[in-house]
Amino acid sequence: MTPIYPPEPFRIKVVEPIRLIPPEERELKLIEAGYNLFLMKAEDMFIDLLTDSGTGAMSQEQWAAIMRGDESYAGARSFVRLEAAVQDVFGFKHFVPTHQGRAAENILAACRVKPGQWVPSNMHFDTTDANIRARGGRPANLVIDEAHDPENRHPFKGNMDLAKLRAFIEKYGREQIPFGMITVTNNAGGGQPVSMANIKAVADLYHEFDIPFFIDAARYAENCYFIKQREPGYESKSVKEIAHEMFSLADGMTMSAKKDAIVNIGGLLCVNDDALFQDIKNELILREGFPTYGGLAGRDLDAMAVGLYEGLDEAYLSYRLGQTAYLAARINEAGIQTIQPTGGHGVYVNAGALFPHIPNYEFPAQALAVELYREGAIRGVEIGSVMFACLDPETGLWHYPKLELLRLAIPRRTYTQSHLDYVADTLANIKDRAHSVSGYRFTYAPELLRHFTARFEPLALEVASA
Ligand code: P70
Repeated sequence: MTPIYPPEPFRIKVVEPIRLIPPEERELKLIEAGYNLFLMKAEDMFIDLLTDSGTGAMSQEQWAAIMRGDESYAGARSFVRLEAAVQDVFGFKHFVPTHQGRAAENILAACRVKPGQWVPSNMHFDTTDANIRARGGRPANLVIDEAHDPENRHPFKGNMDLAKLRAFIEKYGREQIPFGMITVTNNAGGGQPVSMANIKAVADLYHEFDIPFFIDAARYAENCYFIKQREPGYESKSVKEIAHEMFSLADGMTMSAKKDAIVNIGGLLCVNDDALFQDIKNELILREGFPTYGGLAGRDLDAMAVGLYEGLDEAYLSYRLGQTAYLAARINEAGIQTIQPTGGHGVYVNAGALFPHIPNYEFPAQALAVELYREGAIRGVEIGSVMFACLDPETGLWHYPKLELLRLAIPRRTYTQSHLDYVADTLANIKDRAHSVSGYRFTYAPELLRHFTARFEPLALEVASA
């Protein structure tokens, strides 16, 4: 039976109109954009599930805080308010604001990663991966094997494989590992949480070898709520207490505040180490701005200070995770597979299973992304071979990811149950004609991060199924 999600713990005071353009117009827009949804206009979307990053709705308290923004260059009141919130929620000794998550990652990598060094994690998100590589470093993903099986219902599928991590550290040694990480929740693996027991064991392992431990905290509040729901011993702790315990295990964190701090722009970099903090401030001044604003306006800092608390609110978190579970259940009822169990911020549809007649090199998840727009003017994001297939320079062979997924990320406090019903019904209509959907081929593809700018054309169905 479909779970009923808790009613929205807010009512709507400001509305942003959305418009469903007719099917013939959608067809033209697809052709103009070369069938790449990144190249399409937001005004042509009815429901936009491209990302949950910076796309949520701010509260009346956040908009009020924006009016109190202090735009002083140094030591602004806004900074002082954010500092108090960051200290209260995360408890690290030092912090700087950054313009978004990848800026925090860039500064940390610039300060600590040297060419040839390794940075292990459960799974790095792609900007973290790229920022480590940009400094000549090598990211390593050591998540448990269960993460790669879409049917496996492990409650903490974001966990690090501790045996793999120990073997990895023993192989490369402390000198080759400037710091270690873990991403909560694991976005690249389906928004799956990491258990407190696993975070503790990871922290102990890094510290046994004297390796500093950083948390990618983009969706930490959702992770903490999963711990409260699923991990014995945490049922009666508050999400804030769980967060305190989690961050007390780490030496620092990077965060895209566009997720669980419910702001449209912003990020954080926190550390305990005094010498590292000095390096961070110098790098920040060079690239982002003075340490009391970090590339943001004062009003952005105030919105973040308020959003940090709203992201921890348990009525909100129960509604939020209930909403994701509801959408997944409605999609599953239509006989369409999604990654199980459902993660925090989105539903990951198994496009490979929906279109078994489209081989991975003809991009089944891209085909589903196009079809979802064609059928209902809904935008998701392909997480499959368009994004991740890569050419092995040594063998000259293409490596394809294990799964062809379409992610439907749910912006925070933005869409209602009937919007989600519309998404599930649209997918069900596509399933009814799944056999008639064809694959795609590139007409243009850059070498790196090709999903953002590639262009495609549909293949004739006879070719696709030949
Ligand atoms: C997303 C966005 C960003 C992100 C993240 C984690 C775990 C760091 C960052 C970087 C990015 C995205 C993907 C597809 C379409 C649009 C946007 N994730 N760590 O949606 O943070 O973006 O602030 O620099 O998930 O998952 P930032």
